[in-house]
Amino acid sequence: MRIERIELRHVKLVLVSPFVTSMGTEYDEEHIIVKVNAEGVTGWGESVAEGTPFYSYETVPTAWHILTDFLIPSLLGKDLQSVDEAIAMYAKVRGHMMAKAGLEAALWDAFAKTKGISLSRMLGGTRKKIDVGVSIGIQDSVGGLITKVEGYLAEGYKRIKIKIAPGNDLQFVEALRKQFPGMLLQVDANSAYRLEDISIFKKMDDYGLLLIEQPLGYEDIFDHSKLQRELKTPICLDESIHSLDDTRAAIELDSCRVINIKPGRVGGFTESRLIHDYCAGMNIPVWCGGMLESGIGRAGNVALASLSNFTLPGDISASKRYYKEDIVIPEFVVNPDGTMDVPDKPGIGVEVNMRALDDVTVRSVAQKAD
Ligand code: OSB
Ligand code: MG
Repeated sequence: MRIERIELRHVKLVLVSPFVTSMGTEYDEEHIIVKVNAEGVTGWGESVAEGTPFYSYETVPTAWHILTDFLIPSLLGKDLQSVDEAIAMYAKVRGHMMAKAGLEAALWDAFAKTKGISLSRMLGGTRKKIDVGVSIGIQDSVGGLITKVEGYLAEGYKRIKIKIAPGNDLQFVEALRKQFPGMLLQVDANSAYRLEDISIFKKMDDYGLLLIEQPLGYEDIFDHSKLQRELKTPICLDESIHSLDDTRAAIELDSCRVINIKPGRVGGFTESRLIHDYCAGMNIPVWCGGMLESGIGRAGNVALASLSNFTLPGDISASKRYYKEDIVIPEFVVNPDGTMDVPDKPGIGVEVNMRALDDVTVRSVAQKAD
């Protein structure tokens, strides 16, 4: 497959409601949409670098730079037989996982379309439907949170995740547990605590949470092992895991007992699958995290979550939970039983809504083979 042209679009999608976390408040989501043209096939991917360097050091401008100056030039004009061959072309670029993952996703889509199979099938997925959950930002009041949760449960969501931060933690967990005793519930701190805050987590340990996501430092593995030792509730790492090697370190040190896999954070579906397979062998459940993706990135996450060891519901919610209008057709919906259908058409299995994509595009650039 000869790589003829690669186009980037900096997009800005306005969220239906602001998303409040320990990192700040997001009103809109900026990402990069990657389009690869190769011998009559078009592959689409999404780089989840954001407008701000608060979740990750990467931002839209850093990913744009790495893509246009290094990753894309390494592929243009090349005749590639596999995604692995493409990755080898830019293997010497260190870090910049989100930049790499956006491009890799577009290549996976293009290769799957060439073969006429779904991305799920090409990745080795075994499920036709996946269980989905929802990630809820910090709310102004306990009452407001309960109302939101009731709404999502009524839509079918199987698992609720709430964001926490110092001062906005135990009271929300306690109230939700009281109101919804059997609900699958987990919390995400986005690195807002330190090991000295262990007493908060010891109290949280009594509420039967599925897991506590990334309580401590965003690069930390060591302190998490000290915290996990003191808790019954599994810790799940998000921010600290960028590779299979990080995963091995975290599992061998018992820093966590669950892994959140986000393809963007680990450089793509290839590394995601290595982490998935390693965790399966270690009896560590994984789930697919989210970065408030558009339908293009969401399609990739849904396909990835169809692999067998994604046994916990992901942060994969309906398009309308994020955006008034998604940029794919059909939009992603949640079934009343809390599942989402895995597309079975070739590649990502959804069409890009070009009019909607144009509406959210802030700038674009295209690079061509000679
Ligand atoms: O920590 O999982 C996170 C969104 C942006 C950045 C980081 C995170 C999140 C979410 C939302 O929790 C997940 C989603 O629904 O896409
Ligand atoms: Mg997280």
